[in-house]
Order: sequence, then C-alpha cells, then structure tokens
Amino acid sequence: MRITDAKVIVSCPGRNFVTLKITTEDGIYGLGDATVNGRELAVASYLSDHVAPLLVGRDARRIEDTWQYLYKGAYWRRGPITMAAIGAVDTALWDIKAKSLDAPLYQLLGGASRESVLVYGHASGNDVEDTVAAVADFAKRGYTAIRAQSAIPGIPSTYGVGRGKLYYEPAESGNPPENVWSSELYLNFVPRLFERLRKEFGSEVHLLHDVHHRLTPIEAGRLGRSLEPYHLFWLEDPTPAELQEGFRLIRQHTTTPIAVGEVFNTIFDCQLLIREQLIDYIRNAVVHSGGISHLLKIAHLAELYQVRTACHGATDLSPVCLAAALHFDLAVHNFGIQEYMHHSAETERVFKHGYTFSQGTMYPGDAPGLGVDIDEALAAQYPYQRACLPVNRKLDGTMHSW
Ligand code: GCO
Ligand code: MG
Repeated sequence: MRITDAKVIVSCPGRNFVTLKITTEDGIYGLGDATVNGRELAVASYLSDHVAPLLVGRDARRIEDTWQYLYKGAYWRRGPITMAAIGAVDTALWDIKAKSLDAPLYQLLGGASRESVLVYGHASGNDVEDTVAAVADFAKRGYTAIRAQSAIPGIPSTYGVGRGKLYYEPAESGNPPENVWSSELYLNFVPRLFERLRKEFGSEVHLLHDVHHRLTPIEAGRLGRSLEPYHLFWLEDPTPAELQEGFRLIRQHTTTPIAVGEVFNTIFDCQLLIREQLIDYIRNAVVHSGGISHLLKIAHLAELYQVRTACHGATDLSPVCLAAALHFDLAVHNFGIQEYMHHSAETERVFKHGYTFSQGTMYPGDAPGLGVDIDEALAAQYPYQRACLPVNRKLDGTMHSW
C-alpha cells in the first residue's frame, strides 16, 4: 500500500490548524494533526518541505519503521516542531491502517478497556462567585470532573479565564498580548477559591486546577499543601518542568496529585518524573509527542509506576488530535482522564467527527479509522491568520512564564 501524496492543509476556522492528509495508491487516506499553537507555519514547512518528499512511495502499513525513519533520520532529535510533524505522519498512518482493516482505531490498540472516556471541562470566572456559577453550569451539563480557574483580584488578566461560557481561546491575532502576574496574590487566592467550591459542591465532584508553569517548586509545595483539605483531582503544571528535580521538592511537601506533560515531546521528557513517581498523571498531547506510536510507549512506561494518562485536549489541538486521543484513552489500561474543550462551530463544520459527548464522558465512535474527516473546500475558505499566545510579566515588569 504505497503512499502517493502527503498534503499539508493550513486553515483558520475560528483558530489555526495544520492538518496532514496522506493518500495511498488504493485511495485510502488518513489525517494527522500537526498544530503547534503560535508556531503553525514552522510545522507546515517542516512537513511539506522536508517530510512529504520522503513519504511518497513508502509502504503506508509500516508505521513503526516510518516513525523511526523520520526520528532517527532527522539527526536533530526531539523538539516540538519535529515531534509534531512525526506525530502527524504517525496519526495519519494509524488512520489509514485502521480504515484498511475496516475497524475503529481503538480496536488496533488492544480494544476497549472501558465503556467510555472520563473527560474534564474548563470552568472559569472573573471572581470566586462567578467561578462557582461556571462550575455549576458544567455540573448541570453532566460533567463530573471540572477544572476551575478564576481571575485573581489585583491582577488585570490571568491564564485560563474564558471569554464565554464554553470557549477559552488564548491565541490572539497580531503580536502577543502582555499579562501581569503575582505569585503572592495567586497563592493567597487559590485556596479560598477551592474552599468555596467544596462548600458549594460537596466532596464528590472532581476538581482540577492548572497553575500553568508559574510557581517555583517550593511555592508549588506550599500551594499543594494548602489545597489538601479540598482534595483536588490534580494540580497541573505547578512549576516549569525543565527543572525535573524540582518535582522532588513538591512531592516532599504535599500529597495533592500532580499532572504534567502538555509541553513534553518525547518519553525522555517523562521518564524521570515517572520512574521516581514524582507525578500522578502524564499529560502529553498526541500531536506534540510523536503520535499514537510514541504515546503508547509513554503509557506503558507510566503503567509500571501507576502513573495514569491524561491527554492534553485544549482547543488548539484539532478534532483530528482529539479523536486520536479518544481512541488511545479507550484502549490503554492506565488511562486517567481526558481534557475536553468544545471546538468552535466553524471548526466543527470543517472537521466532521464521529466522537460524542454524554454525561461527562466521551466515546470515539465506531467508524473505521479515527472517525474524522476534513472538508477541504470549506477549510480553504478560512485562510491562516497569524496569532500568538500571550506573554507574562511580574508586577515589576520582569518576564515570567505564561
Ligand atoms: C491546558 C493548557 C492550554 C494551553 C494551550 C497553549 O491545560 O489545556 O494549559 O490551555 O495553554 O494549549 O496552546
Ligand atoms: Mg495546562
């Protein structure tokens, strides 16, 4: 089954997406998401200039060999752009293989380990009471796991506070907007938020929170400890994970479960954290971590250490990526939870998908392959628009992690 074409589709139906479409000689095609938010054209060029010419003529069924060929063959290993490109090829080849066998992808990954996939939604508000109302709204819609973020009094804008009820979309057109940050104000505020949420919603709902890489390890330890009475499902990205030893310090000080991984690219970023049991959930995205093949290796390593998977699922990952994650989630034994944010109506029109949401869970569908298609004519009506994630400065103007 030779590959005859590998085409990169860049479009902006509400936000930018890079999609790889690989076609084979017998007409079967597969899709892979290659979106790196704010750096989309770098992956598009990597794929069309450097990878597509290598794919034409290859046997589409040789997924592992193609992965190793692109990874080892690049010489320049790892990094978000390379791994997103490889991830897109890998996902598209799994889509093709599953379609050619007339089976939904999860059947090739070992079959369903569960009936459906637990997902968490994103509730946010402009203050504590606004966030309480947003969590109530998610609970009403059937979510049993809800991430809660709130604006912080004294800081004009912060990560994770949505513009509407369903969507949180940080990418802005033009150059990056500047946010302001204070760890002191944040650390004092967040425990009050979760105290209030537990009082309102009782102990059963799963509450999650994303620190978004902003604290030092000892500050993160303090936050985790102060949140222990409210038993969070997890505290996400408490400190930038480049300093992996920092997680030892966090672990010494708190039993609040820790989730990390959305900016990781390979198993090499995960292995120390997993082997030393410094984290509880590993959150790689299918697209940014080399696709299904590589994510399976990470999941199997994590299974040995009782670390569970929790794929990144923000709206800057396309429906192709979400579908791939849902097949993976349904199949791997040590699945924990899946992030889920609604895509915009324009995105949903461009990417037709078979996955469904019901009562706080999702199901990837039983269509052959990933169960996602792209309407190329419609995608062409939404040309790429340059957009950037915000940057973040402390109150005194010093650059900080966003
Ligand atoms: C999450 C993430 C996102 C990222 C976004 C960057 O937990 O979903 O932190 O909100 O900020 O994916 O592109
Ligand atoms: Mg996050």
